[in-house]
Amino acid sequence: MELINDEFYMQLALNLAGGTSGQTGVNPVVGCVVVQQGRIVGLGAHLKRGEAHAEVHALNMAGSEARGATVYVTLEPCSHHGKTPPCADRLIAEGVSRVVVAASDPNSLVAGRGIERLREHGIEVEVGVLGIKARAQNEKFNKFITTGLPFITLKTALTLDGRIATRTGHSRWITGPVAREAVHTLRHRHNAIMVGVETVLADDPELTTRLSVPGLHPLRVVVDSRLRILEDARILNDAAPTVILTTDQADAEKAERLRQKGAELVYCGSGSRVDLVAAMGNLGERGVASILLEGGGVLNGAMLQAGLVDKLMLFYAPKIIGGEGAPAAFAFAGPEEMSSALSLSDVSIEAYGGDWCVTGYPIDA
Ligand code: AOF
Ligand code: ZN
Repeated sequence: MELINDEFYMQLALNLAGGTSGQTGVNPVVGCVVVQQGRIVGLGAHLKRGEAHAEVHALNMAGSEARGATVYVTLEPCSHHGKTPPCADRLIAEGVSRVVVAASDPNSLVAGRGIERLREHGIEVEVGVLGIKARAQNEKFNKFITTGLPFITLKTALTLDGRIATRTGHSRWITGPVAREAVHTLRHRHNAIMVGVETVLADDPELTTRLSVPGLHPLRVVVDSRLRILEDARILNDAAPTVILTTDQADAEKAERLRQKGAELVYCGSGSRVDLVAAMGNLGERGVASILLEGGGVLNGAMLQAGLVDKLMLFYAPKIIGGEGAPAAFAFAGPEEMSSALSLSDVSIEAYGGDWCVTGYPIDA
């Protein structure tokens, strides 16, 4: 039987928050549970940027039963006036007795002030219950709010020998249906999806979210320094907005025609290649907090080399295709010696049907 204690209620709050991943935009996912004498009297999650915070939904549900209650919240209650008023003030006004917080808020507008404010008003505050899980759940928000840059998850399907297509360029499909469905969930959970123009030319992908239940479509981003994209590419359809990252090498007339088709062009760098660091800064400024990078190999290699990748999710199919010149998942010069190889930390492996996803975080060299 499960022990009912602080961790039990915090886990419930984390579950509420986790379910909203992908729908809060630049905001964190947050869950909240209000407990009065062993009974849950309020539940809430932050559902959309600009709308009520988790605590507000849960306190509204609790009504007068919030007085003297314990409140479990996965992120430190806010202390600032943003799009909504401070949650700390609302908790004080409701007369709650105790607030249990999983993780403090790295947003410099909050950063401990929410907790401080509660304590100043005599509310008992405990911080850190299931804190590791809570910080992991908001890994995208934590990076974005502290750096202004999007959190980048590199996802690729590949064979055991690291290929993303056969020597003839054939790639449908490397992994099975369960892994491919999981990738659509990943699209829903990121604000944008990014590919290189080679991938658009080779596969003509639509890059939308197609799940067994409706999902949100991410912003579509193509890296295309010389505007080689075809004007009838499916990525230019009106299912979702599309941004093309390009350079001043791009043909002005083609640029205009692509704009007519609804694409937005963003010029990053004057060289022959898109300045990826500048491009990520630009996307961050326009409120893209997370990107799912779907390659191919050249863009994956360039993003890794630029130190822009935060997380890798490698879906391995138990297949070997060999093939002289068959495209690799990571095409870059690479180090001379093994001691300089890019290493991953916090590695985990999960089964998806007959395929395996290896997840890890690059260790800064
Ligand atoms: C909370 N509870 O449920 C959330 C919090 O623009 P606003 O008003 O939505 O504020 C966004 C900021 O508030 C966000 O950057 C983060 O620091 C915090 N989010 N805080 O107490 C919540 N979503
Ligand atoms: Zn708040």
